[in-house]
Amino acid sequence: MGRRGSVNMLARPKMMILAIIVLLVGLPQTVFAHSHIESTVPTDGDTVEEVVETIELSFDGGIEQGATIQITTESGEEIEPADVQVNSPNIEVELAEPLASGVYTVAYQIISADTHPVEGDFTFTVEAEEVTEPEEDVTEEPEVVEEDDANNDETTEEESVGSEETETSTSDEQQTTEEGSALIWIIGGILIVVLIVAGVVMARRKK
Ligand SMILES: [Cu+2]
Repeated sequence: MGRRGSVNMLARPKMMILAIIVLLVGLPQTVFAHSHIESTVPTDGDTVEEVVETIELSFDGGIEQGATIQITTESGEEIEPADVQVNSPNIEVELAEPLASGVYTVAYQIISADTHPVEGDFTFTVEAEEVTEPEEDVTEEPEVVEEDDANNDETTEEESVGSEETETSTSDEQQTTEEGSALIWIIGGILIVVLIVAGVVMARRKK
């Protein structure tokens, strides 16, 4: 009778193995999945005629707080966002002022909810309607002529300092692809182990 008991116990592992297989098939899509960019405003490749004061990024999965957003013009000039709000799975980038006409590239680096870094970029064109009618009276910038004041010497000297700021951002390593293949091996390995265990259990039950 002792043997009988142990055979009954083996009926349960079969159910457990089924559950494990179901879990393993389901896990990669839930826990391990990177959050990818789903949509942006403006859209990648779009030409926008409206005023662009905010840029929105939507991801297909959860993202962590702390995103890096880099907006650069065609000439490589960087536009510092006024504010970057991460409301998972969306990011709203606020600009200090509407974008002038030109081509802009938005590069993003986010942390996917599965803790993996995800990065990418998109580009759009702004064709702002510049309602600049040729004005007759050319308003020249008021030249600051301060001859009499001896106190102003200090302020005029610091004019041409730090006009150019070149930031070279070395993009992150290509972790993503390596992780992907490693994950396949891990899942594959687990699946093989599970199948072997399942086979052993089945064989034992048939005795
Ligand atoms: Cu991931």
